[in-house]
Amino acid sequence: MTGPAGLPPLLIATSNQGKLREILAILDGVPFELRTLADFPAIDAPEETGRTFADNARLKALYYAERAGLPAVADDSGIEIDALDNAPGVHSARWHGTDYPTKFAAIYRELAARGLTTSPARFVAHVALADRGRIVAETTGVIRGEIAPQPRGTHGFGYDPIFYYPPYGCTLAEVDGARKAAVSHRGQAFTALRARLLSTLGASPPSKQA
Ligand code: ITT
Repeated sequence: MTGPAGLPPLLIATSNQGKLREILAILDGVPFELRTLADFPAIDAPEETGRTFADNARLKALYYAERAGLPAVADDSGIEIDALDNAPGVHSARWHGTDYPTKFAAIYRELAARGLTTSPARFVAHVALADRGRIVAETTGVIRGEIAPQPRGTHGFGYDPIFYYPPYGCTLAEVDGARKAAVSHRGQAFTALRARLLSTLGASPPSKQA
């Protein structure tokens, strides 16, 4: 199967517009016709029942590849805060709701309950590519930082305003997309996937589905 440009299709299977922006920038120029879930409005999001980022990335990639009939790549990611026993982790998207100021307030409250104002933390991303019922590639990335004393910055999305990255001396919401991608969990995972797409997977495209 090839797309309009004669390239094999690849579905970027995320409903998160912040993730999508970052992924499309990193995969720019790969020899695939990149599709998004906007092309498949009838496909509902699956329930993310996995206990790990890897479980959920595989579950989402297999689910979307099957429903769309195309190779699909999924990202499962989140923030793990040391002092909160690695919460919110795989529950990052819906932990204390979906409003980020409310989520940030919950983090500061839970830190304060432990007599803390900050904690080491990390973002983790696990990326899985599924094709015809199989996982054909997986990559991961981790970035270590700490919880900022208060939210700062307007770039990025999600927890970026409270993720202070010491080598930059600011939060990830205070840098542009390229500087974030150069060091981020998603930047690492999708840069590795990009290399796979350009070498083995690109040379022998994974799509031949009916
Ligand atoms: P999809 O499953 O459709 O991809 P989602 O947002 O539900 O979208 P996840 O289940 O993987 O995806 O949850 C990831 C959450 O982790 C995300 O919604 C943010 O709250 C947080 N997160 C992940 N990467 C982040 C980043 O780079 N910056 C800030 N927050 C991030």
